[in-house]
Amino acid sequence: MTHWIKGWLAVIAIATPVAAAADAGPTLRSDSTSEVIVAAANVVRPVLRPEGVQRASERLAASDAGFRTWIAGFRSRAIVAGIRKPTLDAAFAGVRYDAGVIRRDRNQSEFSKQIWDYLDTAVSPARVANGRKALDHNSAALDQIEARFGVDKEVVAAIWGLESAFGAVRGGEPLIGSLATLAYDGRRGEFFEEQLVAALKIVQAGDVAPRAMTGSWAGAMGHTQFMPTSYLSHAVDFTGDGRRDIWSEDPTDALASTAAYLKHFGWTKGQPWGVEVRLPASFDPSLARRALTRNPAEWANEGVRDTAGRKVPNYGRASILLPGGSDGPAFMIFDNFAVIERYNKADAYVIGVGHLSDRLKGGPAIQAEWPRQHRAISASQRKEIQRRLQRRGFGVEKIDGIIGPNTIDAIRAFQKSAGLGADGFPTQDLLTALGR
Ligand SMILES: [Ca+2]
Repeated sequence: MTHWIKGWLAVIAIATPVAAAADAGPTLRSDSTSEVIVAAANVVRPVLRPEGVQRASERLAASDAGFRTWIAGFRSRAIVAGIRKPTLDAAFAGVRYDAGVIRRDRNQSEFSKQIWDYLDTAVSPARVANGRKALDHNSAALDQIEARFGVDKEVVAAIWGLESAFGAVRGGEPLIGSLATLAYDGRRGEFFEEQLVAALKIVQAGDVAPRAMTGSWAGAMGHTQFMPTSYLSHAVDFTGDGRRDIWSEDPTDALASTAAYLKHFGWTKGQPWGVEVRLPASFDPSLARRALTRNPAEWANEGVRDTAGRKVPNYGRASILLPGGSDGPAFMIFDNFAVIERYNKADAYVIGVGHLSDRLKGGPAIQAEWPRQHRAISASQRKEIQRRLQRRGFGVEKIDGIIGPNTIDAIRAFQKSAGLGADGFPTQDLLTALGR
């Protein structure tokens, strides 16, 4: 689970911190919305750059001293939050500052991955095949989970596939040390301190021993990568042994917890996340925005059809989404799309989960071609687009390189004024069209 601001190129969560903050939704990289997502499917953790051993060890020593002092202060705050001293003693035994965690936290890519590149990995033929095997091997548990929570088992399995490659890559970092390091580091200190306190509550409740409590470097735990606060709010003991065990080889509790999480946020059984559609040539791309919802019948009146040319059944109100701009596939998306967003806000992630689940149900690949000719644009190019929009009087609030709703609206306004299709999609061509 990760939190990304909605944006076109939101793609890459190398080391996606699944952070579903209790009720606020998954919030991991909450303030780092410029990061791209790409839960590079099999890459839960990025590879570290090699670095001089000497330098690293010097820095580690300096940081470790500060870290010790920080822990002493943190212990008082944790006790106020209800953590008992023996829990703290056990949890912090042998915990050290972890410079590798901070390196990973700082390791941001300048380039966003395009959604099609992300999906090539996220829903690769191997991923689909492994998913079918995983569904097969866990069919009894998944059927019971579906019956209990009313969440399609293929959707639960798809999240499992994207978060940990069906349990193969769950993250082996000792959680208390990673979270304490990130909380001490302070870039998102408040968020990680909250996660650390939640992790200690989990240990205190006896669900897992401190040493066995492992996760990604950024605190996402188990088969479906729950952040500690999400775990406290949503994890369930489905096996009935009294422990909510999302760390063990047996994925049952983790999968049930994911279903419980989606149910909590309003999953509608039987409703698709989205349906690939064909738009008529006359379709105005400015209608493709989340805020504009219509019934499928109303969309049908606009000429919107599924890929077989049929009207889309009435699953509820829907928006049209053009995740690769006007030149790429179009989807009619329903409320369940927003439920999957509770795991990770990026369109690429949600479509990855949704499409993988469709494939696990036996559905076809996405039919329309992606506009693969569009090269990824860098963070500095995204800022340059914002600067040029601003200069031309198309209100961009902040030059931050984040293509969020505000920037997308400004792009659409510019496109309209220039007689271009207003799809709001940032490309190299757009940058050129904006002039200097
Ligand atoms: Ca259990």
